[in-house]
Amino acid sequence: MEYVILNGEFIDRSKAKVDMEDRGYQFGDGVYEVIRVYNGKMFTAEEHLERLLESGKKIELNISYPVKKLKHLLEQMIVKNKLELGIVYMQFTRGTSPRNHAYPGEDVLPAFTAYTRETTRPEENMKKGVKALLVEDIRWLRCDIKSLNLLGNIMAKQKAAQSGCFEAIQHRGETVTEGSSSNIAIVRNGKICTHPATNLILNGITRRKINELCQANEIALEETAFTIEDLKQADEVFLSSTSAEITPITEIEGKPIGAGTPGPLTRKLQDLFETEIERQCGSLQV
Ligand code: PSZ
Repeated sequence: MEYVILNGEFIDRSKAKVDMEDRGYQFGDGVYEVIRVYNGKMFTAEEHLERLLESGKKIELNISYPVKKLKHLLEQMIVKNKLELGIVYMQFTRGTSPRNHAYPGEDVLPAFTAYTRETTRPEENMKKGVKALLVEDIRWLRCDIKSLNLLGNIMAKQKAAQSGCFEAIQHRGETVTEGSSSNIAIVRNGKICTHPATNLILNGITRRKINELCQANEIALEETAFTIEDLKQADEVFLSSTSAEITPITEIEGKPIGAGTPGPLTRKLQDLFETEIERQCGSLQV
């Protein structure tokens, strides 16, 4: 049996039902998180859960569970489902009430759902790099909220998929913001550059971990916006996300980045990142 969480209770996935008028379903009115699981242990769980509560606050959705309680519930689900390598997905919506754009009253409780999924690490992509294309960032101006509304992101990803690319790199005018489901960084003259954590991007947990690792290892990193031209002329480009970890981007719009192979600084960061995973979750060797 596969267990899921529905409003704080563990139930059989096939018995879990949500209402037609759940506001997540009708309006995308909710927030979510994805946490990586290695060796049955969550990686950077606190960071993800704190961001979940912050996303909730930003849309006035009150998540009454403290981080500790959420973490414990997710840990229990991982054990019940015997998950070793994969992800945990969770979301809170503003609950079920008769369709009305304005928020329902305090009596309507948020709906909390979560499930686990087995997934391997994207070894081949991480090793060889991936292709990307450019798309105009047509999303709203609160990309810092990890909202269920993902139309702009999924339309961008679909364009990439149709062209045989792994990711769509979004830009507002000449400024590169982020990928459809990842943060983007470039390397030039030995220095990493990534968009600052403003309202225009999601401040990725992987991105934050990379920043920490750079600080601790005296690798130069600056959080400043860069242009499409900077991107195309970069020595190295990589993307970061919970599931893709650190993945080199070796080709953009059909043209190679640098030598067209993963660069030395990207590989160095991948090593440091793996060491951090192993520190938190144990050995990744099979
Ligand atoms: O399973 C997947 O494909 C996942 S799991 C997380 C993501 C993709 N992406 C998160 C994300 C995002 O959606 C946007 C728009 N920007 C940046 C990121 C990276 O955030 P972290 O590092 O927290 O996953």
